[in-house]
Amino acid sequence: MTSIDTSVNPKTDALNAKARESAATIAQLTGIPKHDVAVVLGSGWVPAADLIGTTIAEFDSTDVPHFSAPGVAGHAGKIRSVDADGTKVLVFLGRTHLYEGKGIDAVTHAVRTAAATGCSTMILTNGCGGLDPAWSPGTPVLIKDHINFTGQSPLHGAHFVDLTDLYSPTLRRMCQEIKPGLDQGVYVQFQGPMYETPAEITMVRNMGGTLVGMSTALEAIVARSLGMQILGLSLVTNAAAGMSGEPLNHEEVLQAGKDAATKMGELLGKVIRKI
Ligand code: 8IG
Repeated sequence: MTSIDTSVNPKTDALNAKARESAATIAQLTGIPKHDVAVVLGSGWVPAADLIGTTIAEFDSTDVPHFSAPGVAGHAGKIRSVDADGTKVLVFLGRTHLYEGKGIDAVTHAVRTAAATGCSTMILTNGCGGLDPAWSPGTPVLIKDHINFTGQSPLHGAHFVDLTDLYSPTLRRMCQEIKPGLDQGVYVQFQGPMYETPAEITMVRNMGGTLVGMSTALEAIVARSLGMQILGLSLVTNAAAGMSGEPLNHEEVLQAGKDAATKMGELLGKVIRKI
């Protein structure tokens, strides 16, 4: 199916060794030797965490070696182990973004750690801007593909990874069975932290993008390189720049997330139980 990142490069080996150290601490702190599904909750998704299942353990991500402190309001920086009817779910409440300047390996460490804890499924969520006027703030959209517009690669060395069907068609279908009419989009990752200009949004539209954000694509690439199946879920929290006639602001983004939390949590809980 796909080229799997086992031992390709000393740098990659070192990153995966650190991830195994993180995973060992997580196993200790949770008492769960192996997790099944990992979830990263992005902007707007953190309030949905409680609806995934029963919390077994929760701790600060900084209690785990190699995790850095969170830098953004609305990104809690916690790790939680959740039981969803027997499925062991490792939930990251918050993530490291490229714009924090901690380097690209810090951005993907949670994904490498998730793989090291045994997770074979990676669910990546985010809050983002939407280019389709039908997506009002609070609309969830499946990621069907991405454009990595960061100019950076999260892989090291001559490591050729196939990205066809990166976002699992099977998992997308599952979500659409749970929530008929759930739309799909092409996610374009920018480095940020500034939002786009209206001209950049015109460019995104012309190159086939329909969602804009500052995460997910780099993480999905690493998840694929480690052989995981990937589900990408965006919550459109604002119309992309220049579309609404209003400036963008971070508080609005957080509020749209809070308002949509119950809906999002139910969708996550249901799809995890189906995996
Ligand atoms: I929430 O409009 C959120 N994150 N790049 N553009 C980009 N990131 C975002 C946006 C947006 N909204």
